[in-house]
Amino acid sequence: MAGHVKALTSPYPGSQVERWPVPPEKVSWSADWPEYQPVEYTAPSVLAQPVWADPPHSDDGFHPQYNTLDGNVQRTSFEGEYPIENGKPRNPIGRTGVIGRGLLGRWGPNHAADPIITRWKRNTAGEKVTDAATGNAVLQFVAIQRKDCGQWAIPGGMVDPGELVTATLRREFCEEALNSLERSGGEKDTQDRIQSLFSQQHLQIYRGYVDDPRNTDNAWMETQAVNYHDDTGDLLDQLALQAGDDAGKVQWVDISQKCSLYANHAYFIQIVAEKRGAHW
Ligand code: RP5
Ligand code: MG
Ligand code: MG
Repeated sequence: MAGHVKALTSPYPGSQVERWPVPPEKVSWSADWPEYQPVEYTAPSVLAQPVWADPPHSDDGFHPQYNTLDGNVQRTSFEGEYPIENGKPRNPIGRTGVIGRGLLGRWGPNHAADPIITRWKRNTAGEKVTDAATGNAVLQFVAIQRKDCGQWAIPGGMVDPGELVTATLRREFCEEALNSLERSGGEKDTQDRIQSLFSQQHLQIYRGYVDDPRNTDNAWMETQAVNYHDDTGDLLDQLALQAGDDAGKVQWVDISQKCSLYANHAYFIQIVAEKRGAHW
């Protein structure tokens, strides 16, 4: 990632905190800026120290091992080695106008996974629909509406400590798009379809920093976005989508340049469209 935009927006999500305004030419740490005075903010929900959050740096018993696998917490970054300044990790992309962790639990990288589930758009006769302007077939992906901000997004989520990313991708899709947490067990047929979908060939789409509005100078989102594609539609057409966990709504969305999505998710979707030779 060359720069970030959403990571500079105010107010900071879920708060009234205004970021120190960072013009594009001052994002890079290499730009000299002695006047920079970022605001400090760590959300009360993070300070309450739930299991997914690190303690404050002032905590005597907290000795994080940065840029390495720290116990079962992954503290390496896909963006390479990040510097530690005054004992705290520094955002690899640049300034954000906020120090502390904001809403993020981990100092440094907070690892997520984004499952991009696609199928071809079809008409009632079952034929693929092509875009009139580009002549390319239209892809659809499963999108959720995030409860925290109301924006549409890929149904992604955090990788739990020690969890395989392949497991996170599947778990988050089931929780947010199939409401697996409330529909415990699920029908055998549904489980078989999910098993088939996630065990077939898939495309690695993106690995790295996410331009997430929750990022700070000391804590940021990173993700692995993977595309699982139902080429015939046989697996997913029969599956009832149902929003769950941090998703308020779920639906199939036509993929095109008009997709306005959370963070830089539209960029991930664009890569999928290009790799699949679909309309964008
Ligand atoms: C984004 O936040 C990632 O791309 C992923 O979609 C999501 C993970 O956070 P939660 O959905 O768990 O809030 O940066
Ligand atoms: Mg989730
Ligand atoms: Mg989520």
